[in-house]
Amino acid sequence: MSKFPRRTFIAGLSTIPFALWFEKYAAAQTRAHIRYNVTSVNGLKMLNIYRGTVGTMMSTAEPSPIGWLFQWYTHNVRGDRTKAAELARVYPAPSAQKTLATAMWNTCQAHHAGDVEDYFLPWHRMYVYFLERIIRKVSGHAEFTLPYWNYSNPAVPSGPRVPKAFRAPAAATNPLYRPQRNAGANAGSPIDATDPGALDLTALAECTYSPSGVIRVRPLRTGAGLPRREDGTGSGGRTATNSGNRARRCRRT
Ligand SMILES: [Cu+2]
Repeated sequence: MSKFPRRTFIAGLSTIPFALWFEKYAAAQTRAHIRYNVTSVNGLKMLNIYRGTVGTMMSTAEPSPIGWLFQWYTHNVRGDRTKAAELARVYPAPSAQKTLATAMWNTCQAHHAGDVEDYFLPWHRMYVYFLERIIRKVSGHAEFTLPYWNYSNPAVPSGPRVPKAFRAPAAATNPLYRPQRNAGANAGSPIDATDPGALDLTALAECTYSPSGVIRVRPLRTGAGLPRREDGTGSGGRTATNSGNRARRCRRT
């Protein structure tokens, strides 16, 4: 993976009022936490907390910064609507929350045209880190940690499949189920079924990225010295392609 100037990333952070927002809305970080495999006893406990809290957040009023819509839109406003239109719809009158949403929404530093792909992992790690803290606060479970899932190992049952709690029951009563998700993934098929091995961790060595899903992975450096982690505590989620419409050259600094 390419390196990027740390100073540049920090400068980017300063444009996002995360500190203001999270210190107000997220639980304080006052203890050490352990993240658990979603298939373990502790991981399942965490998943239950997560499921319940997602349900709570989804039923929270849309203007609330600890509601699901605000969390979702912090990354990216839904594709068939514009940020301006959604701000006008959710916040018809000026308010502190509208000001916050105006500053927060659509601020992923890697996912928009013209953004910097090098920020993919750090931005999303930050996003998930604070989501975890918000879930602690909303749920009242100070011990909560997001369970992880090793999507990269096809040899284990949890392998490249969406964990069952996100697929079943396939009903609106399940806060973790989304009918819009890829049908194969929702059926429990490997999410790299059309390209086995595409989720191999060598994808983390890629320097180009496409938001449109896995197309084909072409590691730039075979065996790129990525750490091997038995427990799959990778950052998760990055899929690299060599044919995405936003694919760009690595910048090596
Ligand atoms: Cu993003």
